[in-house]
Amino acid sequence: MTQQFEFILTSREGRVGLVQFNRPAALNALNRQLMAETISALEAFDADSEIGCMVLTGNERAFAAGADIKEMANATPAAMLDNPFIDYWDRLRKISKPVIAAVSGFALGGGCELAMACDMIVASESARFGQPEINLGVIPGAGGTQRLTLAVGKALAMEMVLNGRFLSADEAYRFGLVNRVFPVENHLEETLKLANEIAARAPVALRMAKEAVNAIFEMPLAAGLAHERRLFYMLFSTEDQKEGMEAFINKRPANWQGR
Ligand code: DAK
Repeated sequence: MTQQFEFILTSREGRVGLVQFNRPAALNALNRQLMAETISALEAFDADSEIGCMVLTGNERAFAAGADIKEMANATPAAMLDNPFIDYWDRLRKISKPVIAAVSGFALGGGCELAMACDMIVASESARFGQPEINLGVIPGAGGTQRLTLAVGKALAMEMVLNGRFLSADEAYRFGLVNRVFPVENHLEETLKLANEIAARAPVALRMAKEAVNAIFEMPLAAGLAHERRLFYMLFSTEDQKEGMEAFINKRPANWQGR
């Protein structure tokens, strides 16, 4: 990737594309440019056959403390409608390879919503999740009321959205919001290890697997089941399905081709 960015850093760690927010003085507040850069970096990794999985992270103090309050403080409804900000979330939903949020420190408002829009969340022990928009006289607007409720249930989601309650990493783990919790020191390393394990799997099946799980959030159960079945049948047209099953039968590791 040759693109130069102002508010993010990108790198490759094996088959994993790493995108790191780099606006530490503002606790990685998500301004328009940071969001545009993030999505364009993720889209570039998504299109890169050498990359199988992506990790989105911040720094030890903050994943992201929300949308940039200073940028939107004087907005009108019409200006918000014209603002491409929310389009970035829609583009994130279209990323076909798995994206893992590696969250240390604050993941608040849009930061929490961004982590929840990823496929998995790996937290460090310092992670704090919250939807404190109520303190600003607004509500979550990038999926927080929906994804948080699906993840942790109505009781806790209401408390977080109505009263600004934060969740610690341990609570987030217990309530099913995050996959794993690691000490701050090795949090990113462990997340990259997990991401590389995922990235080593059969590439086409990986994308279909993500699409199938996400179907539960997009459609009624009957449609989701039918969608899953079509994706399952479709995978029998790939060389990797033949290779995977033959490798199992011959007791050898599979050699995935991504086709
Ligand atoms: N925006 C802008 N700057 C921020 C910020 C934010 N969200 N969060 C922190 N900062 C800045 C602070 O202003 C401060 O800058 P300076 O004063 O040094 O210039 C610097 O980061 C350090 O922050 P603090 O001095 O406040 O640090 P503390 O450790 O004392 O406090 C904190 C940390 C995270 C508790 C605190 O900074 C805080 O409460 N931050 C705001 C958290 C928040 O309310 N987040 C939700 C924002 S609203 C949309 C959909 C969704 C959204 C928007 C649009 N559409 C449909 C279009 C999302 C909205 C939101 O996320």
